[in-house]
Amino acid sequence: MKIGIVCYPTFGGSGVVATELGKALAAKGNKVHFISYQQPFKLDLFSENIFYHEVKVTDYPLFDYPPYELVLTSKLVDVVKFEKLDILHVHYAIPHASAAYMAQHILQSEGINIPFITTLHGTDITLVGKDKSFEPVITFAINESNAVTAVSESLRKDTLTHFNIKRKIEVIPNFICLDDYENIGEIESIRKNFAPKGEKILIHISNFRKVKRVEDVIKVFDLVRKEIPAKLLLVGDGPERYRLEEFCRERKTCHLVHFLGKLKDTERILSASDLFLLTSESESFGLSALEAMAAKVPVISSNTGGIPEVNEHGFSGFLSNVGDIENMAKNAIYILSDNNVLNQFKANAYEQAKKFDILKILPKYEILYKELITKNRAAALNNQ
Ligand code: GMT
Repeated sequence: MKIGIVCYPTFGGSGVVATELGKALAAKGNKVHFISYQQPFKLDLFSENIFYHEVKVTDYPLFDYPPYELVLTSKLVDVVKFEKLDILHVHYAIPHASAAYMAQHILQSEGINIPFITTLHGTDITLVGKDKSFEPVITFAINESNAVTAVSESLRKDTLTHFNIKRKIEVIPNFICLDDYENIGEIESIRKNFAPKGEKILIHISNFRKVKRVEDVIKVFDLVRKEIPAKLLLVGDGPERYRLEEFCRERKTCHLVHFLGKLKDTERILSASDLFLLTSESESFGLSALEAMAAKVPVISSNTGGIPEVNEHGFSGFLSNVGDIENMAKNAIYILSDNNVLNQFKANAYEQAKKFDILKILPKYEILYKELITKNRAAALNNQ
């Protein structure tokens, strides 16, 4: 198949999922064309089946807001025509779904038919999408997509609650490449560096936006470290970072909390950790929790959105109400205070991650692609 994948290139789950999906499809012999405004950070271009097309928005003094969606649409038209793509798969509805719809109709006017799939990732629905200024376009683009998938059952339900959707939304959960967590090299030097006295290592990874409630991560850590010697690693960057650094200074915990910034690959740092904290207000899936579990790290998380579909309470970790830092700390202390318990949870976390092995999830996308391509070809034959 010749597949066009549209995604955000920046750090964030939707771009990671899109890139890993494209890489896996390319490894199976499909030609995969990534279309984005920057090379996705997880994408290397060393495979003969992977191509990258950059969307460049021209600056012009008239444009206070450069028309990205239009340039993306033109790029889609161009790539579909020139590369003879069979299907487009857009990740994150805004503005990718409406751009794909427009491209599809431009191409149709030239006698080229191409189906497109929209994958909903979370904030395109739960935060940004339901904003009145986007809603009519998002509703239309979802309804007009040839197939729509959501990364969790919770996101599927949220979409149906907030939008007037008249079509089926299929749940295809996010996945993990377990192989990436094999042969990651030694981790002892990392442990020695951050926890020289054998302290337990707690870790959080996110884009430090308000929705992640990273302050709660620090509060939970503060309660834990009073009972168990521990260190906290904060990986990522975003709007809340400086406020959080300030928060640690106020609490006089700077020597125990390490801000590591953005890391392209997190497999090693996760594998060196004991417990992952995800305290989000809302989360459609929580890919970072799955990444932690793939690294055999149990998860203490809030019980919100799609997280309970990923983190099994009492097995791969524990769930607490959003903001219930006491309960989160209690659960963390329970796991960390006995190495036998910790090792059991580590093993369970890995078992849980196996349910989301890319080998299990990839065929669901492949089936969907083939179905739509076949339907599209049959329709084209009928119209001849
Ligand atoms: O975590 C974020 O805020 C980034 C956002 C994105 O678009 O990359 O993540 C969303 O998509 C991820 C991949 O499907 C999910 O794992 C995250 O749960 C989801 N974020 C939210 O729902 C807040």
